[in-house]
Amino acid sequence: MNTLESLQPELAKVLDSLSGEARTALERDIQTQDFNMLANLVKEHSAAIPTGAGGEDEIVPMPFPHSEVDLRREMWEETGKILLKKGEVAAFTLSGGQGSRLGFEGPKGAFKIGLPSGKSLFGLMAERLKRLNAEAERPIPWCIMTSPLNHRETIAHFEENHFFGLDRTSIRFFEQGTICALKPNGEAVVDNNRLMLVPDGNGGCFRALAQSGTLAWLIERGVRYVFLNNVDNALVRICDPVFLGALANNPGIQISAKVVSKRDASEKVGIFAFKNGKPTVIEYSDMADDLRNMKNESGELVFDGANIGIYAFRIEVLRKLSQAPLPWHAARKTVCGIEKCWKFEQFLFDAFETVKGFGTFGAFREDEFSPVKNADGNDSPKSAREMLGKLHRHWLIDAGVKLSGDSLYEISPTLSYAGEGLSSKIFERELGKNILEFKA
Ligand code: UD2
Repeated sequence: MNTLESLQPELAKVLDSLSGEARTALERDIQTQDFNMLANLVKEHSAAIPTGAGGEDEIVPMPFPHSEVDLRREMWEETGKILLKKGEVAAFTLSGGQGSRLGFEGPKGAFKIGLPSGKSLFGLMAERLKRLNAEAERPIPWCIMTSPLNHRETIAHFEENHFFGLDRTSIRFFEQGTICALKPNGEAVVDNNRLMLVPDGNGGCFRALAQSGTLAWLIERGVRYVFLNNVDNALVRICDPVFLGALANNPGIQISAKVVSKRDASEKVGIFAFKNGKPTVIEYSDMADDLRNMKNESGELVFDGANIGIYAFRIEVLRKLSQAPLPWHAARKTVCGIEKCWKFEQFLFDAFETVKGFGTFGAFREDEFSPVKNADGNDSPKSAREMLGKLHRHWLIDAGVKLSGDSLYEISPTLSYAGEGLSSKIFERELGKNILEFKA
């Protein structure tokens, strides 16, 4: 059995130099980590090569039929609304990530994208849920996964906003697991005599859902379907009845994922594919250029199905996935000022191949996908503000409202969830209240 001295000589020395409280705290950190596994991961990933078309794996694109043109859309929506009314649906938002690319310290969900209403990303999701709660005449349970780095601040954001008017007993926060960041030579990063523990990736969501008791809480409440989304998508249709109804109406499907066409080859999204016959997502960070840039004879991307972090699960699958041994992916990041440190993460979509019955649900980016990742340019607060403003402008025009000029609009979800129920009369009545005009 490898000892700490042999696996982590520098860490062993730090531990020896400590006593009392400081020593106990570091010992506690050490007990949470498997340094054998970490040593093996460094070895394995030092030689890793990106997933490409040239490798020995057979990789083919996964189709994603557009739900917008499906004749069953109305029936799906009907089913979804019944599920919501019966209390068989829950929302599950992943918000344990660190918003480093945005340069924003707080929890990503608390970030305000500069809308006239001043709402945060959590605020937008909460109001959309509120709209669905009103129609379902019951509160939809909302599970929010945080990490130890943002747990308290996430709860504080909800308390400061009085839980956005939602029933606080229907919202549960729980932390995901952590893993030790390692220096390039594989030694643990120690900061202030404590291990530098970072979130273990969104693949930790199944473990955390079960271990926090939240899965049992959902089952007790009679939940049968779980809608899961990334926290940073300003347009997410949380608990979309159409998407959930499509899953419920298709008994052969256990997990469904929304898919949009990639913006371009360089877009930082995973792509849906069959790898050796199994459904999976190949993450942008694992993708070789030949795969990323592959085009067909009409010059379109062959691997065009973009993962947007929107999934729906039958609840019985979630229990199984909490035991699924997922692979670890390696990222090289600067941690505590040390460059190219190892940060290992699990990705939730690696679980898809372990389950029978995976399906895709084609969607349009402009309707429901605008992630806030970067301070400017693509996937920024500005691009999200503009996309939301343009979408809501289209809703008004489609509802027959005569709009002059090029103003953008923010329509409160309590008025309309996906563009329904709008009219010129409502526009006149609500402009300046639940409908706010703004410039890009
Ligand atoms: C994610 C997807 C990518 C694409 C893109 C769309 C994964 C692994 N990659 O890439 O395929 O869908 O989003 O914008 O999902 N999170 C946690 N705990 C963690 C790490 C992440 O909760 O330890 C959450 C994070 O808060 C966010 C989501 O997972 O809600 C995606 O994380 P990210 O934004 O770091 O992933 P990204 O943009 O690299």
